Amino acid sequence: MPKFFEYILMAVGMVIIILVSYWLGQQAYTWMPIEASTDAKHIDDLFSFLVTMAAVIFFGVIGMLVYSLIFYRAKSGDYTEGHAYRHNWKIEVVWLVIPTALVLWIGIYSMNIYTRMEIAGPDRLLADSEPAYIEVIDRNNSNTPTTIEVVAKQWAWDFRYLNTDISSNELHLPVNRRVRLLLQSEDVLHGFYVPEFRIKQDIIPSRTITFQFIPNRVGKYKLHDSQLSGTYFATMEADVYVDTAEDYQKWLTEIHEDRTLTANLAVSEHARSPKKVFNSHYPTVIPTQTDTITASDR
Ligand SMILES: [Cu+2]
Repeated sequence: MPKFFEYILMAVGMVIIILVSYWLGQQAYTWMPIEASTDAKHIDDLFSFLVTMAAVIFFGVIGMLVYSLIFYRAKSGDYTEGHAYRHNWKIEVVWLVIPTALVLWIGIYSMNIYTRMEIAGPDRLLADSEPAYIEVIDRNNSNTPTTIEVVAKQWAWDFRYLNTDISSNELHLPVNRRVRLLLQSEDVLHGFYVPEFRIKQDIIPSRTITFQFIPNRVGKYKLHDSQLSGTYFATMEADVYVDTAEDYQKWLTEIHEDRTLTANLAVSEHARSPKKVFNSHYPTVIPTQTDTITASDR
């Protein structure tokens, strides 16, 4: 095959690969749950970017493989050794520079997003470990954020609204308002994870981890525990409501009167635990019914 034709074929192949990869990257948005916080867009952009990059590499490698199989196939009966190709500094420079640039690009892009999200990374945890408290400065919104203490324990969530006497098993958030969470654990590692907010933050015992976000879509979501935290870890869920300003105020006033005890999944699960075939000798913490709802009892 003439060299010229080979180059044309390669160029066309590369254009096709880039177009297909770009299309796949756009599809990646539909693979995610709906976006319910202002940060969600950034995370999905990063995910789409990574899918596009991975697709370019995947189809590029497969493309080269298929190309070689078709055009550089040994003739039948040809058992001679291949060409001894020992050193090519041009290729070596290319495969050092491109991956390095790519990894740096992904790293810097991710760092920017995490900085924007004000997620406290391990460095800041260590730096601020005395006192065990991380304060995040509110830059984007002059309004004071709604501050909620999130207390995780085996196996329930407790939400305490600061500067009020409200405490609940449900998390209610006002839409389009900055929310500041103070994450605490009473016993072991837990994880605060709401997929629709694209937020996942570990909760470490004897520390208060602060982070902020802005929920921007009214609806009901589920808070999951993202860290295996013991026997009934899977039951450790809570309802998260993003309310309009009026609904949020209404809930705040209603909760003052409501005194019902929310059913704790871990408690009911423990109550009907199956008869053991053998003794595992791994004792479990017995979940207790969480005390709620108004702090007038406290
Ligand atoms: Cu947990």
